[in-house]
Amino acid sequence: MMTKLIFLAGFSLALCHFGWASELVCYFTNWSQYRPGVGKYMPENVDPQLCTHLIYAFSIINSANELSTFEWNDETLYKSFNGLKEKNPSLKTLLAVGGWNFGSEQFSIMVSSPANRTTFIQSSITFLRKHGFDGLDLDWEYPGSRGSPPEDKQRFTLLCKELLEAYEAEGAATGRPRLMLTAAVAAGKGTVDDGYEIAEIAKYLDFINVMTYDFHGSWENVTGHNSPLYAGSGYPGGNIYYYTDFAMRYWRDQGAPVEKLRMGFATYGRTFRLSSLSGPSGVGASANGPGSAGNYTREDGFWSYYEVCTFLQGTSVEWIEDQKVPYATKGQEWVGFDNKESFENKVNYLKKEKFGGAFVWALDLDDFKGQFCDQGEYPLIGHLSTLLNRDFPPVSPNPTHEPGKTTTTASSTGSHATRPHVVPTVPSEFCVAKTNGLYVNPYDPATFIQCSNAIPYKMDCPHGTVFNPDCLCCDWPKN
Ligand SMILES: *[C@@H]1O[C@H](CO)[C@@H](O)[C@H](O)[C@H]1NC(C)=O
Ligand SMILES: *[C@@H]1O[C@H](CO)[C@@H](O)[C@H](O)[C@H]1NC(C)=O
Ligand SMILES: *[C@@H]1O[C@H](CO)[C@@H](O)[C@H](O)[C@H]1NC(C)=O
Ligand SMILES: CC(=O)N[C@H]1CO[C@H](CO)[C@@H](O)[C@@H]1O
Repeated sequence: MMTKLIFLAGFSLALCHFGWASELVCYFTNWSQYRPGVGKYMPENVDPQLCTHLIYAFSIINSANELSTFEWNDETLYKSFNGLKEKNPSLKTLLAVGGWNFGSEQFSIMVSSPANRTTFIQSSITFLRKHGFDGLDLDWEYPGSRGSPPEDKQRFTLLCKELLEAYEAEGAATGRPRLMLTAAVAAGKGTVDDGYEIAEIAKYLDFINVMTYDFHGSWENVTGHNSPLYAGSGYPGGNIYYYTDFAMRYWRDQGAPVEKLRMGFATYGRTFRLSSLSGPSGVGASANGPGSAGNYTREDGFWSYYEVCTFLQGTSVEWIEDQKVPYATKGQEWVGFDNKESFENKVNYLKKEKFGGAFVWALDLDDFKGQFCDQGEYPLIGHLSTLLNRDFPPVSPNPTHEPGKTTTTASSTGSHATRPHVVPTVPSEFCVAKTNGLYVNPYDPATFIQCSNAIPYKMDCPHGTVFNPDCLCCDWPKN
């Protein structure tokens, strides 16, 4: 008995130091279906094993304040999208509402009165359940800016609170797993300050996707990277807070728990047209507009990763040392993008800071069929998934004690049993409606799950042992 107590004490202590669960959340976009030729992307193109969560972007709020489809064929796409769960039962799907083009106006109207919020909230339950989604992702860009009045900052908090309360009530009443509630949020300091009561909304959201990209683009008059990890020099007039590390720390330091924060990864680049062929061509070089539209994404100033791969033929990849991201230039065109190397730097950062996971914008912008980059299918997202799930380094020796007396090996010295381990197969809502404590992992008896404030942490038992629910400890299988 004594040994078991030592084990649990050591375990709780270690949890504070190592406790994080990694997830990979991937966005699907309703407009990638319209791309020409091999750029066309449908739910059938999604690899159901690649991500732990998929988010369908976007649905809208209609003039009656109800959650609603946007595309003529959304309902058909929802069906194939949610059908992916038959191939991966631990996969979760969410529906995003809003987006950049949708803007703020209808959100502002919807949050403006308790009755309008209730209409939206109740319609969202009906809609999500009808189509088989596991939750809602709020993509209001942004409360308190882009035409949204200052009071929307508090009203957004109210919306999150009331949504969660309604989802909890519905879950309890129907006995179904509660609908998840998440949000995609701004990364730029000014927009964050105007839009979010961070510590408050973090209480109601299951996770928060910090959109750590679109920091720089052809709307500026000097070149800058779409999604730098760190601060750089060479941004005359640029915003000094526009980089990933700042945004993630800012959300954390204002009270969002690290395990709820998801760091954004972009599978696209942003382009510029250099002002002169012979002038400077690094970061901060004078620019006067976007590069040409890609043949598939057909948007000025924006290239998918697979379009970047085509551009890279006949030029070389340059590395922005202080920001840990690449760019390339050819003729007068300049692109700042992400590749495997920058993803690796970013995942190392994410793990070091113990953020709970990553999200990627978007599935359809990676070289999903492996036809352009010569790096196989989904080179970036596949690499990201591998990096996130790469195990903690090998640890302590096998239990040295006799069978039945094993648990002392899991001491507070950081043996294997005390190390949480990155596992996509434990659903993130495993701990919803469970009290804090230890639970059998139904997916793997050689591990167990610690629920701490509704967040699951998967832990390994020492080699050769399994979790025994009678003693809530790791034990030899024959006991
Ligand atoms: C509520 O929604 C209705 C319908 O969209 C809208 O006309 C009204 O202005 C909204 N706000 C309030 C406070 O009723
Ligand atoms: C770029 O724009 C900033 C303001 O946004 C301005 O101060 C600066 O002079 C401009 N630089 C060039 C090269 O046009
Ligand atoms: C885009 O299409 C045009 C016309 O088909 C072709 O000439 C050009 O090389 C293509 N560009 C890229 C980057 O593939
Ligand atoms: C192609 C297209 O029109 N896609 C739409 C997907 O949904 C959003 C809703 O935010 C629309 O704004 C897009 O235009």
